[in-house]
Amino acid sequence: MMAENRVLDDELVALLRQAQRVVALTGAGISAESGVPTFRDAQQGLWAEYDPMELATPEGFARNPLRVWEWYAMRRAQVAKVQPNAGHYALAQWAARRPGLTVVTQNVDGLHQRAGSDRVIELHGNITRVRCAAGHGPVAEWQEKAGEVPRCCQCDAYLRPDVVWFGELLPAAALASAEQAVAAADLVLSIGTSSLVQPAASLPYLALGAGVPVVEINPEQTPLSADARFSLRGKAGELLPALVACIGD
Ligand code: BV8
Repeated sequence: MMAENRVLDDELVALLRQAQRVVALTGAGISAESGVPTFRDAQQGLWAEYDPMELATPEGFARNPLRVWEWYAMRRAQVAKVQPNAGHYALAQWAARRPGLTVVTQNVDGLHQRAGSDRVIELHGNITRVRCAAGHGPVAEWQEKAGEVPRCCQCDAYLRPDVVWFGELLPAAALASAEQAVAAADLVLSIGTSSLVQPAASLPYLALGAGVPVVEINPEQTPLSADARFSLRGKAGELLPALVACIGD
């Protein structure tokens, strides 16, 4: 059913209207309608035989740096070709009406920023940034050569995408900022995430533990659904505009 004719529960509308310090935790699902495949989508084409959970690891990179580098180069090109969707824009509009709104994203595609959101915490980094695998900071430009992984000009180590792989710690500052935002929130939205990847999946429970309501948006049920105050079955690009429409100015 299209969200615009969805009758939103009176309690939900009241909750949304009175919330001043909102945290929107987003996952791959909010970018799905922009054409960015989620981790759970089957990999397409020549990548079909590879498991993202295997490629997005330090072990996968150590085992075959070129394969991992090319997977990210393909995804970087993919992200450059897509646009933010109505879900991203709705969160930017919500923040214009409630300046306290903070986006905490697991996504690495930068689409929230491109939609105009200015308070964005990237828990898992950003695929458009590249850094030296031996610890030198992000590099602004690098030479792409077919069949080769670019190397750091300071130490000759491989360059790698500036993202957090499975088995790697999240950037401490980003995680601390996300936890602080949730601790100060009076409403947490969990949007387009399977609620399986830790420690991001624990953030809504920080809110629930403090009695702060959580509203989930996902076409499917997740481990969070039963604990959320409202679990709305639907697409972010359809539901978020409907929610923003009811909060007023
Ligand atoms: C850490 C960057 C300490 C890279 C990502 C066992 C061994 C080793 C580790 C672990 C273990 N058990 C637990 C762990 C910890 C592990 C983890 O959580 N594993 C899970 C899978 C069990 N976590 C980590 O390793 C983290 N680090 O914990 O460090 C440590 C160290 C060593 C050992 C233990 C602990 C690091 C996690 C970060 C990984 N990097 N991204 C890259 O992108 O290439 S996470 C990656 O997965 C993406 O960022 C993506 O966001 C995420 C997948 O989660 P979702 O975003 O939820 O996306 P998903 O595809 O799953 O779901 C999409 C959802 O959208 C679905 O529910 C779908 O229904 C919905 N949807 C679809 N369409 C729409 C929609 N919703 C709304 N609208 C729509 N239109």
